[in-house]
This record gives sequence, C-alpha cells and structure tokens, in this order.
Amino acid sequence: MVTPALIGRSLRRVDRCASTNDVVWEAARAGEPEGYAVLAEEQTGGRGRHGRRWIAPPGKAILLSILLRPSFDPSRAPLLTAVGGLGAAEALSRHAGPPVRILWPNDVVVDDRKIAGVLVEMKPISGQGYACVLGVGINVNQSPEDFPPDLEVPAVSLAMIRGSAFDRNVLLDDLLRAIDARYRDVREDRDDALAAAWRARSSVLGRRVRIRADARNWIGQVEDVHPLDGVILRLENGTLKGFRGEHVESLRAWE
Ligand code: BT5
Repeated sequence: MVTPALIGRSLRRVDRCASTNDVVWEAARAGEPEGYAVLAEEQTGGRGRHGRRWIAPPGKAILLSILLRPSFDPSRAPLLTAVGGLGAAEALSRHAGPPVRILWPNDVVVDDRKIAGVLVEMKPISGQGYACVLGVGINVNQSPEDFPPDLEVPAVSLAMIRGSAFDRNVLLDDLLRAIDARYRDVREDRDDALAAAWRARSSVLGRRVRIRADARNWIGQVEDVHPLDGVILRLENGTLKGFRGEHVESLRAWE
C-alpha cells in the first residue's frame, strides 16, 4: 500500500515574499495543518542561522518552507534539520553526479561547495503547542556570478555541476518526496535509521576541522556526528569534546 504524502500535499506558490518561513508562520498561526508548504520565486529577506542572509536571484533557486507540527519533545528538534538536509541531499543526488554530502549541521555540499542550506525554526503557538517551520534553499540554476563574492563556503548550483539548466519542478518533486520519507522516520521513531543515513553522508567525519563556538575556535579531528548529540572532536591534546549544533557558529575543513 502506498502511504499518501504528508509533505507538500498543499503547496502554495508565491512570486515574491520576504521569507518563505514567515509566510508559513502566518499560515501556522491561522491553524493550517502540518505538511503545508510555500515555494517562492524570490525572497527579499531570505535568512540563514544566526541572523545570516540567504541570497538567490529570482527564478533560479528552490526556496521552500514546510509547516511541521511534531508531537515530540522540543529537544528532538535538531532531527528536523537532519530531515531537511538529508532530504535535499537525497533529492540532489539523483541528478548531481558527484557525491552530495552534509556539512554538519545544516549545509549540503558537493566537493565542499555549498549547494543547499536548511533553517529550522520552532515556536509555541498559543493554544496549538509547538510548531516548526523547515526552510530549504537549493541552488539550482545559478551561474557563478549569481553568488555574492564574500561567502564563507564557496557556493555551487546543480546547473554548474551538470553544465546545463535543470527543471526546478523535477527537483522539487524529488525533494518533497525525500523530506516526506525522512519526516516519517521521525514520526515513527526511526531515529536510528535517520541518523545512520545522515552520518553516512557526512562531509566531515574523520576530517580535521575548525569549529567556532562560544566565541572560541577549536581544532581537531571529527570522531563522530549525530543529529541530536552533535559533533565529537578529538582535540590536538587527545581529549574528546562534544559540540551541539545550536552552539556552533561555523565548522570548516582545516587541513
Ligand atoms: C543556511 O544558513 O544555510 C540556511 C539557509 C536556508 C534558506 C531557506 S530559503 C527558504 C527558507 N526561507 C528563508 O528565509 N530561509 C530558508 P547558514 O548556515 O546560516 O548559512 C548562511 C550563509 O550561507 C550566509 O552567511 C552566506 O555566507 C551563505 N549563503 C547565502 N546564500 C547562499 C547561497 N545561495 N548559496 C550558498 N551559500 C549561501
């Protein structure tokens, strides 16, 4: 039996908005059920984590937000970042060629260049419990000159990898399907399957990295990554130190 999809069963397309996450928050307050999604051609205030910006020229990217109303304890929210990152990586990997990996905690990369980013926001809504908005931005048809010059991680688009433009609707269908399946893992308590698939796509496992957290830099080798437990680093002095995603400003390869 085929289970009907939850994610994107109701998809609203808008030409322009400040942030698709905000359009979804408005719908959440009005009582829209989970799975509702908004897709924009252009965002004037697209955002990343820690007050950073997400920039994409009109009509070239996937800019998507999805309303989720998980019944879990709020401490499990980082699983939703894994759902978004893994969903984007799995959808892209059908069309990309080179391996699509996850740069912990929320970036999707190809050859260490960022092709997608995930932003999960969670808030209580009066009378409705917690709601989450899962935002995904994917670079689809950008050319190199479409990206801002001062990016921390170099950027890439699917079209740059393939050498020609790609149909955004094909990728969108794959993305909604992949996120639907991975969100089902969370709803049906298959955290282990989700964590294993996510870990297998890590771009940093076993590599030397620099983590910026709490206004300090830490350098070491990544011993393990888990959506909830975070990253375990073996520091230069041999000791192990754990970092949770929410405290980490950035993580970069450090050769
Ligand atoms: C993210 O944040 O990567 C999360 C991005 C989520 C964007 C989606 S679009 C739909 C939905 N609506 C929103 O308003 N947001 C979500 P973070 O890890 O903080 O990375 C942000 C950093 O990525 C910026 O500071 C830039 O350095 C870089 N960046 C900005 N635009 C980029 C792009 N198109 N491609 C690659 N890197 C980019």
